[in-house]
Amino acid sequence: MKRFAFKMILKKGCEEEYEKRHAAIWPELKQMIKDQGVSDYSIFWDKETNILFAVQKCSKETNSQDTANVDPITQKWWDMMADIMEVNPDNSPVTIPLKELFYLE
Ligand code: RM4
Repeated sequence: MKRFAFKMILKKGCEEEYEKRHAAIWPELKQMIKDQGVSDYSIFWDKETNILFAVQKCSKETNSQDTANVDPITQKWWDMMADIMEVNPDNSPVTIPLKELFYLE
């Protein structure tokens, strides 16, 4: 099991909408993420910078941000979220991987 941490960027003033949409996350997307081997997945918001900090555990080589062979459910979610996040041309969220410097079991 490895940990994957990354940053995403929320558009200004969209934190309430972001939280609302995630509170109503689609069951099929939750299952898709779990099928990718992802668990213990949190996303935190820095109100000073609108940076979203995410961390997840990965039991496979894949993670929630993979843009190779994106499944239709993930693409539909990314398309839906594109109005409130900084995204790439394919509507995948701009994702900046982070280097782990410390971990305490
Ligand atoms: C985020 C982003 C990620 C997705 C989570 C559920 O806003 O779209 O790619 O894994 O939502």
